Amino acid sequence: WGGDGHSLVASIAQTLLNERSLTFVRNHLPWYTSGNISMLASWPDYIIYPDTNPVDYLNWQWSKQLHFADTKDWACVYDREKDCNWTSTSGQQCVDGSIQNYTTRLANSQLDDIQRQEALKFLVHFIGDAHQPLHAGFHGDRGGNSIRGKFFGKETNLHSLWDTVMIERRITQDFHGQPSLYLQYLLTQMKTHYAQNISDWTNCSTSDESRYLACSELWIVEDAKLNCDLVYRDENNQPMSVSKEFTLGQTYYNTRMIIVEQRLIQGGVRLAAVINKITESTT
Ligand code: DCM
Ligand code: DCM
Ligand code: DCM
Ligand code: ZN
Ligand code: ZN
Repeated sequence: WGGDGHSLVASIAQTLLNERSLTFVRNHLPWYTSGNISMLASWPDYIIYPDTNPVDYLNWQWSKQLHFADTKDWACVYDREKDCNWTSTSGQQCVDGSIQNYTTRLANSQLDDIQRQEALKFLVHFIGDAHQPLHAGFHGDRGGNSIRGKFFGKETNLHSLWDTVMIERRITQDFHGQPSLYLQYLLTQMKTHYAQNISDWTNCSTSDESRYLACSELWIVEDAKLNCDLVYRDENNQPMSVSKEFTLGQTYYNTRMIIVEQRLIQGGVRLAAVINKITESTT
């Protein structure tokens, strides 16, 4: 996601943190955030680009690959063993592995405050990214970055469309350009339309990950399915690819924006559940 998406996921989560977690995040963030996890939700993006981090962006390049996973084809499945390790030099260097790593690090009271603060900032961001379907897109098109075309007549690529363009359109057109009003809408959707889904979303029952604090493998499996079913399909249900420019507009926007909103809410609900589980298990 872009700035709005990450901020929305974190703000949704903030409303679901229990007292213990609110104290915990306040103690593990810089003072100027007042314990608001959305304030640094895009920090992992800023550090990897020279225009926003001219001083030491080179020192953070190792974290670049932690924002996403690549699946290899239209199989619509994500396989942690194959799809998380395979570009790596060490360990599971993808968004799935990074969520596992930073949940463990955040829960580890042996680590110092700086390390746990960094773990919290990364975790808030990566749980967001794990819910953007194209952060588990196909290797051959760089998660949709190499698929270009027009959306309402304007040049873009499929990845940016999902990261920012559709969300910005929604906020501009329906919420007076104010992300805070959109946040209120999403919170209402969460408490009404999605109220029955929340316990399912925070459950790892279909995988053996119930022993983990975060079920990131399951979330990325969901991305892979969404990609094949909806994300990579144009308005005529035809697959999109690098070899053909897309032309998308109202039909794609109407049907896919529902998915964007569901994923933002899911990301927020799950982020809060992970932090609440961590603070339950630690002091
Ligand atoms: N970003 C940035 N400078 C760039 C590219 C991206 O500051 N040259 C920030 C703004 C984007 C966010 O990172 O919305 C997400 O980018 P990505 O999709 O590359 O993670
Ligand atoms: N780091 C990580 N996973 C590890 C060890 C380190 O993500 N298993 C990251 C977070 C640390 C940074 O690398 O802040 C540098 O770690 P250190 O200073 O512990 O070498
Ligand atoms: N990205 C992705 N999958 C890839 C490559 C990149 O999801 N295989 C994401 C990371 C950034 C955005 O796409 O959010 C742009 O990446 P870059 O800045 O590397 O062009
Ligand atoms: Zn992205
Ligand atoms: Zn990211």
